[in-house]
Amino acid sequence: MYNYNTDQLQELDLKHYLHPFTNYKKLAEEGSRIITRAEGIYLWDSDGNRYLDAMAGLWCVNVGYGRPEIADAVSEQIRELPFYNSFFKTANPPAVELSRLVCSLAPAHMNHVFFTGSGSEANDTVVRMVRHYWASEGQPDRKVIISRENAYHGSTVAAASLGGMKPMHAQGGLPIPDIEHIGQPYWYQEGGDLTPEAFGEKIADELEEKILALGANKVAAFIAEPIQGAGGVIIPPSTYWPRIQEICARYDVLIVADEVICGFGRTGKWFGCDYFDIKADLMPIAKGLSSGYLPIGGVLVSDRVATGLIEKGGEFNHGFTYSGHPVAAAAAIANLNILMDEGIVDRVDKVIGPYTAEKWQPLTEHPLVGEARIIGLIGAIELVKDKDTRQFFADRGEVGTICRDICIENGLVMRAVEDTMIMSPPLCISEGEIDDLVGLLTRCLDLTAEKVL
Ligand code: PXG
Repeated sequence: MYNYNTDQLQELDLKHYLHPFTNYKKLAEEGSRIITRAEGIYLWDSDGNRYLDAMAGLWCVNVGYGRPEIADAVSEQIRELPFYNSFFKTANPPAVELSRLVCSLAPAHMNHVFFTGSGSEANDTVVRMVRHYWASEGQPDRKVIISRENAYHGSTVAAASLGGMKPMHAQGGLPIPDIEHIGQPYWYQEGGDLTPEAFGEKIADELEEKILALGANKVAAFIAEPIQGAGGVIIPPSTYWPRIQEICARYDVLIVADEVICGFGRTGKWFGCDYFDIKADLMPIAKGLSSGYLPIGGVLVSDRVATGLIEKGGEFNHGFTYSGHPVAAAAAIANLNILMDEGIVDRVDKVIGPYTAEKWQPLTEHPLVGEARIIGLIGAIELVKDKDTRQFFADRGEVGTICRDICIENGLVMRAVEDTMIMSPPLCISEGEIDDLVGLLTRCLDLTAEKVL
């Protein structure tokens, strides 16, 4: 469509395009990969190389690439009504229908949704909404939101503040006031001699300690991803979420479950909250809501919070031009219809998730792999120096980067978070494609081991 060859695209890219989360000097040395098309679970670059996309874009293309139903819905809507806002007492049919549909899939006590353009905006909305909620309830001092180290909640000022990524805080003077962080339930790295179950309780108890140190009447909410995604697919021990919920209930602290990655089938349930039996007050959503075909996010709101906002909140002075964008909403509706009509979420739970787990677990037999963990279609392997002692390589991140680069050279897109290799493929992936993914990964692990062991 655009009449450039790869060299020209790379040259123009370097000249004008500042990429997200990128070291610009390094990019200038190495040049960018230009992705030109995609189908199913595969991507092609501008030189015609094919890649198996084991990251579903960026944890989002749940229904896979190239779905004509979404293209048709978008095309129809863009001709009918390409844009209108939802301010000033207006709405549009796709936004209304999407609100109905998404609430019908959400846990029974969640019947309202606030739309945004992204997951970051959803989490900005969370900060403003929970503080406004408590102020409306006559408790304006409940402002503090407790989050976790190594959490990822997005890249805007408030979302990055909620996140627990130190390199992000270091740029731009973050976090904003009244955001606190506790430890993460990362047993493999931090559990020491404790069993996963004992460690899960110990880390959850940090929440109670923090609430007591701050004073419960100052704490508005606790926010966490059911499974930490960008932090390295950190699956909490079974004891963690029950203990967190007990603590939040004891001090009347709202639970915000960030479903941006876990939502829409990733765990084999519609939401991570369904998988872990979490009763959340707010659920930020994005990514799988539209399978990334168009940008859209939102916050699902419980009856408790919605009733407070509606009855006592007055005007909520918050919103985005693209809140409830009709075309993005039409894409999301078409996407959710595919997930429902093809029974994709149930298939992750009962068929392809268990099939993948069967292939995933034996990766621990590889000399580099200390742990293989997976739920539904979100998984990770830990690359370590010594499996028995769970000891990582001294130069943390080096082996992961080597492995990631080898994967890409061999046509497999995976993410490395330090030395944790993670995958989150499209949910429509077939058994044969899982075999290809695991086969390719095994070959890449062998090539990595040749270099580093
Ligand atoms: N919450 C969670 C749990 C996320 O994973 C966001 C919020 C922010 O969403 P937006 O749409 O504003 O990007 C995310 C996004 C990575 C990576 O490298 C992960 C995300 C974004 C960019 C990179 O794994 N997750």
